Amino acid sequence: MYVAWMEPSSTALGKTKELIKQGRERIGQTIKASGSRLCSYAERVVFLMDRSRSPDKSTQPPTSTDNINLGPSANPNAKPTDFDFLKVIGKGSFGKVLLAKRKCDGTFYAVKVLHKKTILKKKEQNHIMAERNVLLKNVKHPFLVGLHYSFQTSEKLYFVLDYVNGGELFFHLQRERCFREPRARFYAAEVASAIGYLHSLNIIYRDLKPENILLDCQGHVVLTDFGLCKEGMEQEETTSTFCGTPEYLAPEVLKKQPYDRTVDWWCLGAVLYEMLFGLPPFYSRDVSQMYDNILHKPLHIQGSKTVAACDILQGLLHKDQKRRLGAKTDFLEIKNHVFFSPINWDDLYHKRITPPFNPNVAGPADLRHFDPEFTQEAISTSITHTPDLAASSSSASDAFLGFSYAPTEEDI
Ligand code: ISQ
Repeated sequence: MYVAWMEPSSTALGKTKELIKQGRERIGQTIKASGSRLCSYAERVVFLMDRSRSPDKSTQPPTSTDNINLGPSANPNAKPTDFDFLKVIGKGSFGKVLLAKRKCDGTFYAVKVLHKKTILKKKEQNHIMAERNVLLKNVKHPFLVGLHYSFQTSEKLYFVLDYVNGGELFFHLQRERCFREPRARFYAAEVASAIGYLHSLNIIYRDLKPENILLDCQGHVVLTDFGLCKEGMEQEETTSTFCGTPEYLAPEVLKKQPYDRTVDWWCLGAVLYEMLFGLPPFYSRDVSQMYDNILHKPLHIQGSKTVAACDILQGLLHKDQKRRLGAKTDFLEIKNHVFFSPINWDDLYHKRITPPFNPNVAGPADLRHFDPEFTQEAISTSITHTPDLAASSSSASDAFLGFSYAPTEEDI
C-alpha cells in the first residue's frame, strides 16, 4: 500500500501556492529576544509537569516521559489510534498540527502533536508557572480555536482542536492584494473581540501574526494559536520576554523593553494596516531597515483612506505604548473608536453579522485553502512507512487528492 502524492492540478492552485510562498519568503526570519522562547497555549502545559504521582521524583528535574497535568481538557481514555491522521496542516517549533478524522464518528479535527522531549528542553525554567497556565483557564470565545480535549502518550501531547478550513486570512489577502475598509473592519473587529476577551483573562496574545488568523468555513475569524500568550499579567505589569515574526513587532518589543497588553493593539494595527494597504506597516525588504522604520519612521498613510481609518491606525501604531490606543481602558477604547462605529459588538460576538467573504469550502474535509507547501518533506517517507495511513487517506474525500501530503509515523 502507498500514499499517493499528486501535484495540485489547477493553474489557480499553482498561482495561490506561489503567492503564499512569496508571502512566507517576504519576511522569513523570526527573531528572539534574550531569555525568550516560542511556545503556544498548548505548549505551555510543560509548566504543568505532574510530579505528584511520583513523589520519589519530586526533587529531580522532570523527564520527557513524565505525565503532564493537562487540566480540565484531559481525556484519560483518548489515544492516538482513535484517529486516522490524514495530513500535516501546520508546523511549529514544538510540533505539528495534523488533520485527523476520529474513527468512531468520522469527525474532522486539527490535532496538535507536541513532543514532550522538545518542550522540556526549551522550557525547564518555566514549569514553575503551572498554576497560571492558560490551559487551566476556561478559554472559550467564538473567534478563538476551540480545544475539545487533550491526551498524552509517554512521549507526546495531543490537543484535539477545531478543524478550521476557510484558509489563512492572509492567503485571501495575498490573492486580492488589499481589502476595502468594510471587509478589513469586520476582520479587525473579530480579532479585537478575541484579544479583548484574552485580556479580560489577563492573557496577552503577543503573537498576532498573519499565519495565526484563519477563517472558518463561513468566513469568521479564528485565532489558532495563542502563540506567546503571557498569562497572569495584571493591568500594570510588564514582561520583557518575547519572540515573534519581525513584521508585527512593536517598538518596545524590538528594543527588548518591558511590554504590556498594548503590544496586542499594536499588532491589531499592523494587521489592519496590512489588510488596507497590502503590506505591513514600516515594511522594507531589508529587515534591519524595517526595524529602523518601526523604531523611528513616522507612520506613512497614503491613498484614499477614510479619516477614521487613518486615525485608528495612527492610534494603534503609536510608537509610545503609553499613548497607544488601548493604553487607558484597553478593548473599550478600540470598541468605541469611530472606525468601528458601524459594528454592533453584540451582533459581532454572536456571529450575527454575515461575513464579507465566503471561503466556499465544500465541507469539513475540503482542504482547498490550505498551503500545500507544509508537508513536502514528509511525502517520500510516508510512502514507504505509513501503510495504515494510506488506507485512511484514500478513503478521504476527493478534496484531499490535490494535497496528498500524508503524515509520517514520526508526526503522529
Ligand atoms: C485548526 N484548523 C486548521 C489549522 C490549524 C492550525 C493550528 C491550530 C489549529 C488549526
